[in-house]
Amino acid sequence: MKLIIGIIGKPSSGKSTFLNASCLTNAKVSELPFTTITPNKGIAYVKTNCMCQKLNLEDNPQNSLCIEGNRFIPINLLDVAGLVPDAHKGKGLGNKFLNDLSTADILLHILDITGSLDKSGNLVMEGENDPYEDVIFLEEEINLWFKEIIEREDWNKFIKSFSREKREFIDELHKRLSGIKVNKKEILLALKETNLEETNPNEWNEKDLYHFSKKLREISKPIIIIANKIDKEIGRENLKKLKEKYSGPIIPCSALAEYYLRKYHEDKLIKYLPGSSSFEILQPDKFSVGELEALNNIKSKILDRYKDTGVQKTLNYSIFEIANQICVYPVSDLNSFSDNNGNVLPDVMLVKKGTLLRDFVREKIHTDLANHFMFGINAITKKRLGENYELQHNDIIKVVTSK
Ligand SMILES: Nc1nc2c(ncn2[C@@H]2O[C@H](COP(=O)(O)OP(=O)(O)OP(=O)(O)O)[C@@H](O)[C@H]2O)c(=O)[nH]1
Ligand SMILES: [Mg+2]
Repeated sequence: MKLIIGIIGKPSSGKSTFLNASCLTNAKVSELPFTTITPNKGIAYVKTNCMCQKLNLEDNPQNSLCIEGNRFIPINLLDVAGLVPDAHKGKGLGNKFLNDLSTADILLHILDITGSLDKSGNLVMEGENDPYEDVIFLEEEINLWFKEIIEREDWNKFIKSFSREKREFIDELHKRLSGIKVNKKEILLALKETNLEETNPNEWNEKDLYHFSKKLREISKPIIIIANKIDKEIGRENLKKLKEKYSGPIIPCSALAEYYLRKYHEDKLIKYLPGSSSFEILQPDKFSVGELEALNNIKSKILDRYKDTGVQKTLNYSIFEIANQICVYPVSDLNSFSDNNGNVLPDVMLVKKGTLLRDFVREKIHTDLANHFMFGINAITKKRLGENYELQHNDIIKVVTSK
């Protein structure tokens, strides 16, 4: 199952621009709030050092791309409509829009760091809106969405008749929450971390239910704060202020700058590798004076200051730090590191840290093969690996089956 990253934020914060910059899609973008109504989807790529470099091999990637020794691995992005305060009560079609996020594993909160949009995405004076308030209100909306889903369908009646059988309680919670991709493990962890594990839900008050919903949301759909529109000078000041109030990680970003860099690269006007801190202008005569100045600003005001536009950094941070994924390369031939067709290092799979070889075979390769699994072999060390081997980042593995 590929991971899905949902893009959230109030109207006009730059969600569709972030999607387009990440995926080179053509989702409609405009200054007007609620430009997006039905979700836009795209394929983006996380970037990692390819093992072809280390092994000095020429590879033939099949499920991913390799550019100058960087492996780009596909992930799914989902850009939804803007959310406004009280969305969980249905405001601004909030419930429908929230439900569009059901399949997301991680949420990127695209924040308008210029503070020039009110909570509904209408233009106000620069700096008039406090981005910190947006951080708070949006998180609250998502937490309350979880709470509503739990409370739906006679919650009070259910807990009143509750027979203290813990499994039954977990099953019921899971039934209510499976539609938004919450599993039992996450439910158990949330109960534990809120110290509600040993309590009788019969005795839960509103606060308990809220804390549980919030914790479960944090575990099952973590939110990452992206300070977008950092290309504007006021954005820099606001970012500083936001950091004083909010201690979690914030990634400075200019989705618009990234979009232009990728587009120009695609048109062969510049050379730019996503996530890098520089670009090279290949055809200066194809740009107007204004465009050259804009490119210069991207360099001096974004890349030189923040090291990149923030888009690739966000994707990598989401997958490798928040979703705790590592890279594993399955191969068939131990000497050439290739598949049955001679493709060298053909595929890279993203798997969760801690995954055991047997689960990897079942989930990522083939259920059928899993039934005939014998052992694995580390292609570099040629060491045999049992089914309980815990996969490590950048493992190159051959799976041996009896079939
Ligand atoms: N300066 C600047 N403007 C941006 C950036 N990203 C987006 N914008 C502008 O912000 C406006 C809104 O962008 P959209 O991508 O349509 O925003 P959205 O969040 O998808 O909006 P809705 O679909 O209406 O919720 C457009 O005018 C974009 O050009 C950025 O990084 N810098
Ligand atoms: Mg949009």
